[in-house]
Amino acid sequence: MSSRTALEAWVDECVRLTQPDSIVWCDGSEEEYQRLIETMIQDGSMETLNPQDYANSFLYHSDPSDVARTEKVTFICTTRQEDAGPLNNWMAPDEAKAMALPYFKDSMRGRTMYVIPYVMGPVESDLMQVGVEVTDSAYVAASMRIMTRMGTVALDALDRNGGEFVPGLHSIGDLDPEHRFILHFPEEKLIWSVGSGYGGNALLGKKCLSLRLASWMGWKNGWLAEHMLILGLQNPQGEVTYMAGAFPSACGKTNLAMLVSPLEKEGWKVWTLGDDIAWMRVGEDGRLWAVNPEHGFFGVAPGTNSKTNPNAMKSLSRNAIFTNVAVTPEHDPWWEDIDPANPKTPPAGTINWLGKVWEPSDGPAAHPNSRFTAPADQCPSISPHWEDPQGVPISAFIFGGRRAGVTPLVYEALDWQHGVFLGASMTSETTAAATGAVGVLRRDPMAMRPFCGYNMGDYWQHWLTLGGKLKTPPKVFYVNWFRKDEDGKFLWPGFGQNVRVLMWMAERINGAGKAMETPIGYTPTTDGLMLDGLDIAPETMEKLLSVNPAEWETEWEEQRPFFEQFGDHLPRAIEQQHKALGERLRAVREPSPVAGE
Ligand code: SAT
Ligand code: MN
Repeated sequence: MSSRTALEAWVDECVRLTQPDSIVWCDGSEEEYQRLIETMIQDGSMETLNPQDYANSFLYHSDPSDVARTEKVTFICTTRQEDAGPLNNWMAPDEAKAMALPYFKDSMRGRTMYVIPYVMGPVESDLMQVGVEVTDSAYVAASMRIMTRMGTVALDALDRNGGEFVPGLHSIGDLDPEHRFILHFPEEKLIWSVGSGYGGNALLGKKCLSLRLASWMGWKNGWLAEHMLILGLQNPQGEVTYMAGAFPSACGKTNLAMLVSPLEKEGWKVWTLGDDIAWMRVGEDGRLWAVNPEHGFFGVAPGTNSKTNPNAMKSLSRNAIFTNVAVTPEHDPWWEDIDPANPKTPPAGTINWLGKVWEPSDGPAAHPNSRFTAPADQCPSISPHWEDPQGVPISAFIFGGRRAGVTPLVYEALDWQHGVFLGASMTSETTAAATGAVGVLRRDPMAMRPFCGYNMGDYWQHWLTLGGKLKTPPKVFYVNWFRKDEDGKFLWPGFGQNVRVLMWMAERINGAGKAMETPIGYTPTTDGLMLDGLDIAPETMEKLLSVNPAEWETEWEEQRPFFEQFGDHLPRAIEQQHKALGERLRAVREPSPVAGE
């Protein structure tokens, strides 16, 4: 038996089920990429952008009903429901297959099946995974070439690892949202996705393999797969401190990962290693080492411009695929805020994401979850270490979300267990990255609520256990760039200025940095952040850093039912952390009487 026997047998099975007209084994070459693009230009779903401004770049129009992840129809299919836990949709594996099979049956008749071998992770990394996706979408095949290491390189890796791969069957089916299912079978490492061509639902290497299945693999084998960016902060001495940050989708991970420091002349620079996913394992030295499994960026376009994220603008200036943005008469892509001088009004004659000439009454010209897909090595700040097989050592975790009130700009956990509790109690306003209401507060632990492939209670225990294996666990910080004043205005400038918060973190890691203890953790003192060159009033800093015990008691009350739903799966340490937070809050509300009073 050759190392490809299992792969060939599985592809045959998919062919029998879906009945494609033709089969293309993707090699990952540029010529093949151009053929894929040409196929879409022919069927009208793709158009070529202005080659002077955006070389070798294209605009794809998705079906209007297929523009974001659909969490309602995303399932973890395990034998025991409790392994999926209370935050995942669950189906028994046999039931899920029986339910979805009819949607795959004959679904590729009249279509081409693309067989896409791909690698997640640097090819030489211990954590590397080979996946194979079969799909009837040329858009998926072209996007996978940017987002993963695809084609011959993956077949070679398969030969080296004895033929082991994660199979992923994908068909756009009839695109009817009622016939849409994203099914994960972690016990047999299998993915089935039908009815959607959208990134997170259809590029199976990304959320499906690298987060949902990989988090399960990490649980069983002692490592972590996280919804995290990876960055390196370089100080004036040239030393780089690596940090990994978890934020829910569309909360600024890409912007933070690619931050251009306003203090670069003073020697503070940020290096980018990844903007969405981190795989981490304990090294022989007792430190935590992180790799980015991806090979490209799938970033939110609206809001991205030369001021908010100049490195993203350079990354997407060539060899990019844009999805559901608008297009100007010059054939340049356009989205809200791309031009800071004209943030909401595109040039006359711009065609909106639905293919209509834009009128002011139409609302946004680009879909709020429109995306750019671009190769990671085009990012000017990409770290020279981003493909190192062993990864980079992580000194800090940053948790954060969007929150108009309650949460200060930054605070630091008291210790590792408290840090895990901070991640577990993350709360953020929802965004357009998933279908459903936008701006609603929801609990999104470690930004993994939509991506954890097993019981979230067991996941917290896994974090706690793993921390015990680390010589010095990373310091844990919680940030909120989105705090607003009474008039609804953001208090903190954000974007590049966030480097000042990273600098404080680096000081804290090195045992310095001015901080004060509050019931929720350590916050910087009002003069703790380096604010030179930034016009920000001391009262504003006070508001940004304030911890209001009354608000936090409400928050604390609301955490209780959330944690209770995990029952026996809730780690004791999390329960204890919740209790201790309550006690610290009550102690500041009702100071204990001082002797003699
Ligand atoms: O899932 S996607 O990759 O499409 C985007 C996200 O929600 O993080
Ligand atoms: Mn993401």
